[in-house]
Amino acid sequence: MQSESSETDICLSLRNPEERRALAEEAVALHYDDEPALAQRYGPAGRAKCVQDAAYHLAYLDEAVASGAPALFLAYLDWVRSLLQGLGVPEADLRGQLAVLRRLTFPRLEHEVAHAADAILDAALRAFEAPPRVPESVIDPAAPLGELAERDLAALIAGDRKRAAELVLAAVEAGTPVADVYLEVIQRSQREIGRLWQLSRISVGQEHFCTAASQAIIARLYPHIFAAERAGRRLVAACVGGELHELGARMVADFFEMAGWDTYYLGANVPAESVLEAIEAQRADVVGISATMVAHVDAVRRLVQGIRDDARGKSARILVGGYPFNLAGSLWQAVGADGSAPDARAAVAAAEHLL
Ligand code: B12
Repeated sequence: MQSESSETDICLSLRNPEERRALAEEAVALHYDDEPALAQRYGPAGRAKCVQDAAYHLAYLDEAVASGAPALFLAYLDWVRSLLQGLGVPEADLRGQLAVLRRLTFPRLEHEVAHAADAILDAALRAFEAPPRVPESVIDPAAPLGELAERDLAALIAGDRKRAAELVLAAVEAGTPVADVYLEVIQRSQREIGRLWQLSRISVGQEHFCTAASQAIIARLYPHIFAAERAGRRLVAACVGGELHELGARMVADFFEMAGWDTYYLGANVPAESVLEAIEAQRADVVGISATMVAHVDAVRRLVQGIRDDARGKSARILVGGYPFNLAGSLWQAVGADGSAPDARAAVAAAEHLL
């Protein structure tokens, strides 16, 4: 029944991207009214970017509220702060924008959501009392294979993919386990590349080059991963729809392969229907779903539900993983999965535990 209260008419849902967009536009208009210097500083193109940023803030806020995981928003805030610092954007502008969003959203959201969002934005605004955290290097020369990781990264950044490949292949030829090379060298180099991009120390083009080179190196390690004795278990692995980060899911599939599983890896941005078809055709014991962007957690939630609701998915156990699941330890439960794991090695252990 339609409520007579006018309050419900202005009740917006953070879950709805159009409503988030409308809120973002309204927030930027308010912010610019409060601080006329912004219009001069950013110009019309900058204003459009402010709206885009505000819409991103709301998307992360939405997921943090929906999953009961404030860490998803607070980690995002750390990230935005260091990113904007690298780009020379005054921190006060971000802070002001969040304060306006807080003011605007609280009276417009459904009671429980409003309170949860308000508490998160309050913590976010308090975080500005400390300077932005510069993320630490992921490469530790003192760690196992740390020196190799350091040299691999240096070769990649210098644009020398031949050298990077030679370093890694020589280590494997000399007996370094492929699994260790994956986690201690390639995974670390990739994450460090992300950090350097975040701090504006390398360009988008360099990041793309390094990732393409890492993928080529992984491909050259393949003769070493298909050798194990078969375990009679089957994995289907895929990145959720919209997700373009696929190296993590690929590594997960490769670790299962090294553990003797038969794996069927579908790559980035996979439609839900294709995941279901693969589960059925492969008679998967386990399906592994990967997401890196927090904005894709809801798609994971819907995919998990879709697998549960479909006869083809009924007998598969579901593992989820990737950056947001590493940030918020209980997020896998919030999306209805059977388990999660922080990395590819732990993923195999988690699947074996489930079965
Ligand atoms: C390469 C890269 C890209 C490439 C990906 C190409 C490809 N073929 O994969 C491209 C250019 C497409 C890209 C795009 C973007 N990226 Co990007 N990208 C990266 C980067 C540098 C490396 C990713 C990687 O290879 N990691 C290495 C793998 C091995 O690690 P992993 O993914 O964590 O996987 C392990 C675990 O998480 C776990 N796991 C993963 N999946 C699963 C699944 C299961 C079932 C289980 C159990 C476990 C598990 O096991 C894996 C192996 O051990 C990261 C930096 C980083 N920290 O990862 C940024 C990063 C993830 N990207 C980032 C951003 C912002 C973006 C963009 C929004 C940029 C933009 N403005 O367009 C887009 C979004 C694209 C999208 N829609 O998905 C940010 C995210 C920040 C945040 N707070 O959310 C990061 C962290 C960079 C940074 N430091 O700022 N990116």
